Order: sequence, then structure tokens, then C-alpha cells
Amino acid sequence: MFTGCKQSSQTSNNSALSSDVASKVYVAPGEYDEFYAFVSGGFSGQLSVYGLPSGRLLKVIPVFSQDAEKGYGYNEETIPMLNTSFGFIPWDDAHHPELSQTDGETDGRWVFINGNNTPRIARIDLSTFETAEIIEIPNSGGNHSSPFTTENTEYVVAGTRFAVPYPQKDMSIKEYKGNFKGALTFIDVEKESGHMEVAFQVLMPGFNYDLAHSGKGKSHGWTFFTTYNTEESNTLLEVGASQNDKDYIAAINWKKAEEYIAEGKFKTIPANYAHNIYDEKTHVATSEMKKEVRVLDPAECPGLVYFLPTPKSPHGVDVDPTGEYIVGNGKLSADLTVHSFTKVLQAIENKSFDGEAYGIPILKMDEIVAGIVEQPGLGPLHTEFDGKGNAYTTFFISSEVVKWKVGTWEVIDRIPSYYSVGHLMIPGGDSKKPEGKYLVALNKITKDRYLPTGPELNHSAQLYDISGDKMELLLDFPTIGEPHYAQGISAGKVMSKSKKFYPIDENEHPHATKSESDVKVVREGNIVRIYMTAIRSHLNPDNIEGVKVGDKVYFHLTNLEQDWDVPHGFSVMGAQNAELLVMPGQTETLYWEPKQEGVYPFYCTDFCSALHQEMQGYVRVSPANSDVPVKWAMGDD
Ligand code: RUQ
Ligand code: CUA
Repeated sequence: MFTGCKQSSQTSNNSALSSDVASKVYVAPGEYDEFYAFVSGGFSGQLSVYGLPSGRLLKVIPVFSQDAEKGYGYNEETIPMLNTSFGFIPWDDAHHPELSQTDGETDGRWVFINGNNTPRIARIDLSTFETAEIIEIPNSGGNHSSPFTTENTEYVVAGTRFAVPYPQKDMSIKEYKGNFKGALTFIDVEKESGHMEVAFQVLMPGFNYDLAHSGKGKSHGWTFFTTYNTEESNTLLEVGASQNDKDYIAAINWKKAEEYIAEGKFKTIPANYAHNIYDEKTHVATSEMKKEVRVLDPAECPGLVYFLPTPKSPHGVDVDPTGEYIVGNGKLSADLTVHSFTKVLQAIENKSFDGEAYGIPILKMDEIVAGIVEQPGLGPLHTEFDGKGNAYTTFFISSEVVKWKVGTWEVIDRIPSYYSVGHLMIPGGDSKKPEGKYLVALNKITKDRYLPTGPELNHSAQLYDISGDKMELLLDFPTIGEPHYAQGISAGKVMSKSKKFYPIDENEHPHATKSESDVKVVREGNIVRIYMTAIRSHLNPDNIEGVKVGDKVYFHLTNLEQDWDVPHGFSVMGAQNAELLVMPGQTETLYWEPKQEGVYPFYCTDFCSALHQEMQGYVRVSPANSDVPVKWAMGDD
């Protein structure tokens, strides 16, 4: 391979890359990227979409946090999306995007992502790139091992990171051990619509459940969760949760769970959790509170759960594309332990148990280990696969990605990351059919990689070429929030389904205005509803009178455009709210309480046409006791 001059005085310290690297990531103006990357926003609560290999930011999809730019969580239609059992929650911490799969392969229909803090799972529709549904996870605390999918998206799973009283109640924290519980939740995903329902929970001991992955191929029907704090320590976990030599990977046989459910072996436990759905026809979200959940107790359901001993607080658990190998990334261990699913089944059959924990059999470790990758690095966190028999593991402490061979367990290559890599992502790298080619490292620390921006620097992703024997660093690009995890998919699987606008004749919003001849202003007591339309380049009506101080005013704005990429925005002076950003064919509502009399301008906020600056109007606000009649107009009408 041609390697150019490695260093010149003009380049900065770290840019020792070969000269053809630029061409590998260069996507010419007007050209499309080869892959979509869905990157979690971490503490931003959102999901960002990048193109690969360019690293260009394509969109930020609001999910768990209000987004003033798009009006998400501010407009009346999407406020219910953020409803929970704790009421309206404007923020969350989003960790793991997970693409839907069919037959173990990413299918480009949906991407799921977890909310950690107030346990939830969201489903984003990849035809619209909008959050379509959010379901709260009952009786959980810290929804971290989530939302990993099964082979045909039968379920997305959610494991509680923190054990909590089950169901929640007032009790002494000192009574944690044996009394707090960990719920592992299986959320059913309806095949056609994608609608989620909590199917059942498995009531586990009060360990911490860190990450998960479902089996595939021969291990289809099982899901694996890592545990730490099997010591059940409730204070100073940095010491207390690192005592045991081994923690466990909990293997859940969910097909067995389905049998137990069918036999009625579950308990119904009271619960309180929100289920929020955005309806694409009405353009309105609704929130419903669910009141119970079905629970399976492993002690009463033999064969449902086994513990696979795994050294030292395993973080990620990753299943290779064949479904045979289960990698436990023991973050405090010197070695990487890989279990064999075939051996797990044999050990179960032979009852090769090493005792039990809370009625759950512990398999004998030396009977289930397939191999050990010896001393590959320090602080292994996550592993993905390239579909060519290689695995790639991130090492947080030694700040590197290590490539090793599945089956022989030998280390083949290693490359530094800048710095402190957490997750990594290979498009399809946790599915049956990895798409190989690229690897993205998602780094926790950025310092000195970009121009300084004060004490905080954006986190960083790094793109590596993995098509050859040696990994090659191609590109750094900053990301939004903490790019916790990501999923990638070849663009063609998503692009062809991408919606360009919402057909106006299918708009079933209760306050839609489908033609300019229908615009109106209606007073019902102190509620004023303004049925407004937007089309290049006017808002109709644009002169409104008869609004009074103390009224509750709803601007129901319908965008009449039927063309790709022509949103209109809307804002009114003094609104204690965000703007609206209304997609073609869509209706959105801005709520406004006028506080002072006067005449207030409103305008379109999205530069939509040559006459965008003319897209404006006035609303007159009269004193509360005035008798100015309701009137509206635009032009001469
Ligand atoms: S975890 S850095 Cu929140 Cu996915 Cu491993
Ligand atoms: Cu519509 Cu600017």
C-alpha cells in the first residue's frame, strides 16, 4: 500500500496518516454517504444521524428531551410523548440505539433507544426519522441494559441497572440485600406497526444488570444480560461491587418464558407506567397509563434462567454472528472470557451446576468456556464483529481497539483510540450479517483533538477502515452529547422508504385546516383557536383581532405544502414556548397566553422562499374586558 510522507512541520501532532486516507472519507458535494450512523446523544437525550464515511451530521432526532428547534415536547401534539408516571419529564439520558432486525439482519424499519434515568424505550420510525412511540419500563431504576433486540424484533429487552424495591415502596436502604430486586423486561414489538407492549418481566435478584444481547441462529430464543454488584452492596460500590472474582451473565430462555406465560405461571403485579404513541395520521401523540405487569419468578419457573460465571464485573455481552459465542467483557479482568452456547446447553442438560443464587442454577464455569483471549488490553467494554470471523473489542483504560480471531482467540491487530473508547460500532456488527468495512470508536475523552472550546469539548467519534488485515484510522468527528453507542446501516436499506411529505388529504388532525378557504378564528369562552395555514409565502390569516389578555390561545398551523423539504415555522412574540416547525402536510399547535395588551407580530421561522421575510402577520391583544370582536383577514378578504 502506498504511504505518503508521514509528518511535515505543517501538520499537527497526531495527523500521522497516509496521504490516501482523505480520499477514503471524502464524499463529494452532492454525493451521498454509504452508511447511516445512528449515534446516541447520551446526556442530550436525543439521537443524532451521521453519514459515513464522511462523518457529516445529517439530523438530530428529538427523543427524550425537549427540542426548541423543532418544537418537540413544546407543541401541543408532542407534549404527551414525554409523559411518564412522574408526570412530564423534559430530559433523559439516552444510551443505546438498536436497529430493528428481520432474520437477524438490520432491516431499516425502526431504531429503538433507551432512556436511562426515567426508564423508557423509544421507537423511531425510519421513514420519517421521528419518534413514533415511547414506553415507560415499570419497576426499574436506570434502564441501562436496553433496548437490545431479538432476531426478528420479537422483543426489545430492558434490564434495570439499579436494583430497587419491587414494587417500589418506602424501606430502609440498609435492607437492600435480598430485598431489592432487578426486573428484566421483555417488550413485545408488533410485527407490522412496531407498537410496543410490556410482555412480561423476569424478577431477578438485586444485582446490577449492565448490558444485554440476544442470541441469534442456534442461540435464538435466549437473551444474555451482564451483571455486576452480585455482592449486593448498597454503598461505595467502587469497592463493594468489586469483591467477587466472578459475576454472572444471566441467560434468559425467553421461549421458555412464553411457555410459562401461556400456562398462566405468571403473577400480575400492580404497576404504573406511561405508553405514548404519536399517530402519523392525526399528527397527535396520546399518552395512556398502564396499570399492571406480568411477572415470572425464576425460582418457580425451572429452566427459565441460568447464571454463566464470568470474571470481574462484565460490562458488555456480545454474541457473535453465528450465535455460538458469547463474549463477556469483564471490565476489571485481564482476560476476555468467551462462552460457548453449545457447552451452555450441555452443562444445563448434564446439570453441571456450581450451586445456585436465589434459586437460579449457576453453571460450572470451566464447562462452558469456549476460549479466553489472553491479556488483550486493559478494561474491555464492548465487542462487535465483522462477519469474517474477527471480533473487535474496545479497551477503555488502555484506550485502544483490539482485533482478535473468533475460535483461535489470538490477537491479530490493535490500534489506539483518542481517547478512552467506550462502545464501538460496525454497521450490522451485532447482527447475523455484519456489513464490515468500517468501525466507529465512540470516545469518552476528546482533549487536544480539536480546537479548544473552553472547558468542555464535544465528545468524539473515530472512523477506522477494517476492510484490510490492519485497521486504519481515517477520520475524527465530533459528536453531540456523549455518543454512547451507535448503530450503522447501509444507506439503501433506509433511503428507499424515506417519506418526503405527509399527504394533506390524509391529515386527520382534529384542528387541521386543509384549504385556505377554511381558515378561521373561533372563540369558546376564554379559549381562542386560530385555524391557520402556511404556504409560500404567507400565513393565513395574517391579521387577527379580538384576542384578549388572559385568553388561552391555540395557533393550529397546517402546512399546505406538498413538496419535499418545505417546512414552515411559526413563532409569536412573547410566547413562553418554542417555535413550531411544521412539515409539509402536517398540523402543529402552539399554545400562547397573551399577558399584555398590544399588537404582536408573528412570523415564519424557517427560510422557506425568496419571500420568507414577508411571511408574517399581527395579532391584536385587547384588555380582558374589551368588546373588540373576533376578526381575521388576509389581503382583501
Ligand atoms: S455502556 S461504554 Cu451505557 Cu453502553 Cu458501555
Ligand atoms: Cu415559511 Cu419562511
